[in-house]
Amino acid sequence: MFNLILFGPPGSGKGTQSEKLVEKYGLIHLSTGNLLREEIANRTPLGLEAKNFIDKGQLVPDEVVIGMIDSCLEHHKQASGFLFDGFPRTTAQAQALDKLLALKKTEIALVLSLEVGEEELIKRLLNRGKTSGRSDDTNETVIHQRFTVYKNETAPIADHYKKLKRFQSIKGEGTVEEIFDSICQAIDKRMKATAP
Ligand code: B4P
Repeated sequence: MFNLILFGPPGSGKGTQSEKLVEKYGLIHLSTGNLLREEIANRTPLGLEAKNFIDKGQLVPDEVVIGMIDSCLEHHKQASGFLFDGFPRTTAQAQALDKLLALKKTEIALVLSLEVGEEELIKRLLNRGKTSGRSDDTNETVIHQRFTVYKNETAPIADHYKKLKRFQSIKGEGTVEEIFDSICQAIDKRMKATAP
């Protein structure tokens, strides 16, 4: 199994690159953001709870997202690998993911962190907000709140993967294709190194 985490601040290109990566490598795409937005669109109790947090630029409680990931892993027992997009976002989520993967006798092979400056991030998110209707992308105060949450709660978990020597930074500014090429090079190198 080859399990990859795409890491980076809101708007860094995780979702954009994930779509191309799952097509090329045949991994199962697990985006907690997409899963939560589906729950919201279907007006489920979980979705209604999540919307309150997302609209304010806050993280949805750990137990909710960990439960979602757990059931997705159960649904895809035969997968050749997973691409985690936007998960884990807290230390508790990273620890839970390690445990869930250990139960499956597998682990994270690589964490790729998309590095993008804040000015560019704001531009991208506001731009997406114009067409997507995403409530968390239209208000600049909410966008700044998401960056604060990222710095305080998400960025620190990079250290966990750096210690394991599974962490690599990728320049996340440039064209989508240029960034995709850099990501593919990093994945191919790691796949070769972990091949039986
Ligand atoms: P996510 O859906 O994960 O949202 P995101 O981080 O904003 O998206 P992403 O980074 O994938 O967007 P992309 O850059 O591809 O989360 C939304 C919310 O859900 C969170 O704030 C939180 O409340 C909740 N949530 C999700 N996961 C959670 C978890 N694990 N725990 C708790 N809460 C959780 O795209 C951005 C824009 O940039 C797009 O318009 C794209 O077209 C553009 N773009 C991409 N690459 C570009 C490039 N190279 N050049 C120019 N534009 C580019």
